[in-house]
Amino acid sequence: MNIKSSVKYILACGLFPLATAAWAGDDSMKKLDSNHDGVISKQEAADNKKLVINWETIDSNKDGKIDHAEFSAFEMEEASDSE
Ligand SMILES: [Ca+2]
Ligand SMILES: [Ca+2]
Repeated sequence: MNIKSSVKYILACGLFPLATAAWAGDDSMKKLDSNHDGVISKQEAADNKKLVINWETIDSNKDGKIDHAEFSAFEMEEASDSE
């Protein structure tokens, strides 16, 4: 089996979309975290209406920042709401 056909095999197995879905959460958090300190401040969230509206809910420990755990909890809730 050459490299090209292994790539085709991986794509055919559906591993590629799965991996992309797993990265999606991290990617959007990184985009929001413009100063790359690992948390989203209120200022960084200002452009994202969803975050502004739900800020009190998302920031569950009320430290004024959204960390990775809080962000993914919110994303998961979003995903289950849209069903
Ligand atoms: Ca930040
Ligand atoms: Ca927090």
